[in-house]
Amino acid sequence: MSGKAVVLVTRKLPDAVELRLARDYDARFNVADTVYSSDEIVRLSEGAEVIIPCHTEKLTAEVIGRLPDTVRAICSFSVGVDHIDLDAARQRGILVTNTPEVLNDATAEISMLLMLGAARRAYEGERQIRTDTWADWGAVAQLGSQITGKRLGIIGMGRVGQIMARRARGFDMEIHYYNRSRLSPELEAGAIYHDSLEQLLPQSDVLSLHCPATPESHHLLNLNRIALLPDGAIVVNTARGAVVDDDALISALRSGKLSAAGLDVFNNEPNIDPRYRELKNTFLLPHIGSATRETRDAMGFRALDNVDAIIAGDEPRDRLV
Ligand code: 8YV
Repeated sequence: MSGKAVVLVTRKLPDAVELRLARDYDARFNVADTVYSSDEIVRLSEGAEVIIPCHTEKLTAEVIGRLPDTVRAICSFSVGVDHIDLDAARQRGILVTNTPEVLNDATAEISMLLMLGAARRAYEGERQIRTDTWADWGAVAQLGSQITGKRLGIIGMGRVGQIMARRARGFDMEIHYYNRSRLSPELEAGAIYHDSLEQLLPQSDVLSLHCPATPESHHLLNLNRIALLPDGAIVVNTARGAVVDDDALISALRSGKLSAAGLDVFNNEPNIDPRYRELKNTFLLPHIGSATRETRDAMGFRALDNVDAIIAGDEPRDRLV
């Protein structure tokens, strides 16, 4: 044995990240990149000090309860930690870290893409080209909504929300936001704060979700709240599927109450509600908010910085528990 700490890496990570892992640790890689079952995670954790999971591994209280005593930390390759039962980890004395900040720009870029794609009916246009059904150009064909000068409502004005606001200002959008606490005037940069969702929603021609999935935000966007949005509003979600009530969103997209939605995250990924696929006014991506080469490397290195600190007996930078 190498004498190096054993680290279980549940998914294939970028090459540079795996090289550093192989150099510094006795790393257990997932070469086939399959999603492990709970039983496999427990079995493969035998003797491991650290687990590096992605959001695809559901570390519930039951799974955490069965982890071997050797496991000291879960250093997630993600900023969101809704896949980890933090209370269960706390109770077992297992540290939990995440990878904040490094995916802000990539995620805000996908939010912009979703907003524009949904507003300009990108799915329908792309489909016409790919299926060779583009019959002719038409002055009143394929009309979408212009987002320039419209009002953008942001729920969750954290790091990603603030970058989304900055990018949207480049389109002359008026920024409105709801957050648990009001930002400083410097960070607000002219954005208009609302102290309740009920105040924010009627002001949001486009609504973009940037809040974490927690018990409090579960199905935050429901039928009653969608009713408060202006008719024809657009919903963008790069946060988590759990923030949205699918029945409510689908029914509003069907009725025309909402003109379109741009979604990168879903309930029950990858087995999403199939009704989304049937809607022409959706622009859908498979959870690729952070999927740039730069960001995935940075996420891996950030996770490894946390592992290094824990193994060295130091306080990891991104400790949540
Ligand atoms: C990640 C994400 O790709 O970091 C997050 O919370 O949602 C994604 O951008 C994914 O979670 C990796 O585990």
